[in-house]
Amino acid sequence: LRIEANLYNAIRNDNLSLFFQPKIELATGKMKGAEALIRWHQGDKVISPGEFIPVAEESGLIVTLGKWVINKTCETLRKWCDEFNQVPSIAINIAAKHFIDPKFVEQLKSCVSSFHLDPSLIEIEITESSFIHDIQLAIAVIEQLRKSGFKVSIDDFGTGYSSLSYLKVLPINTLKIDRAFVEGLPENDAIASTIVMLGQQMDLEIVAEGIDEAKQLKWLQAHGCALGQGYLFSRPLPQEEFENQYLEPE
Ligand code: G
Ligand code: G
Ligand code: MN
Ligand code: NA
Repeated sequence: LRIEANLYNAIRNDNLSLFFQPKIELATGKMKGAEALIRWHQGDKVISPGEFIPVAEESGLIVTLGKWVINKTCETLRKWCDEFNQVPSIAINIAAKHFIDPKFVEQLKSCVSSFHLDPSLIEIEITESSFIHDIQLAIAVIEQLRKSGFKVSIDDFGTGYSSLSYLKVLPINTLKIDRAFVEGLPENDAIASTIVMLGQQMDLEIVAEGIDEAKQLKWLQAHGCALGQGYLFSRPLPQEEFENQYLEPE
């Protein structure tokens, strides 16, 4: 309850920020997008979402937090479009409870249009937990998002409720290989190679998460995984550092 009340105040007082981790084209090393990851600032301390997202998910606060993330992302993209060339898309993490909220898609669309943005600049990351309760509803939400021009990816793929049976009916763009399956490369490659092959056969973009060693990168390049994120390339960076390192002023 204490964390909840404090988090509520943090949202009101804007003591939150988005960090950005580049998504890298593995063949060239070029930045092809960014994932927005929330941080909570308490004085000099920065608190990781691992500590407060689960609390927010149990209360309704995750929806309020998600709306903050959407608004901040749109504000950031507006700034980038005004100041930089070749603006990358931003992937945002949306919790299951927010994803199936009846107002989610309309709120997202209205935010994007109020900032005069192209919806294809936003990618919605959901986890398999979004499918557990009502798969038909989840499919309908994904269809609405795609029809409106947004991209959709499944995050932490392979760790959740097994989705192989309905993967072919989900109109998604991307699967993100959970970092648990990247960690063991090249020795333990059974899951990673299955997901890469799945991606090729279903024509889905595959993004490997948590690449932090050269030998993992080498395996992924050799097996046709096109994109990745991880400490080997960059940690999640504060907005200004991301802009300095990865964006080119107009
Ligand atoms: O950035 P970090 O590795 O500490 O993130 C930890 C977890 O928190 C990850 O699973 C990530 O998906 C999640 N997370 C980060 N930012 C957000 C956010 O803005 N919203 C939601 N729902 N989850 C987030
Ligand atoms: O669940 P999600 O994919 O959104 O989580 C992303 C989280 O993973 C972020 O909090 C980020 O800080 C963390 N992360 C990103 N790259 C690496 C990495 O190379 N190694 C490890 N251990 N964590 C990473
Ligand atoms: Mn993610
Ligand atoms: Na993940």
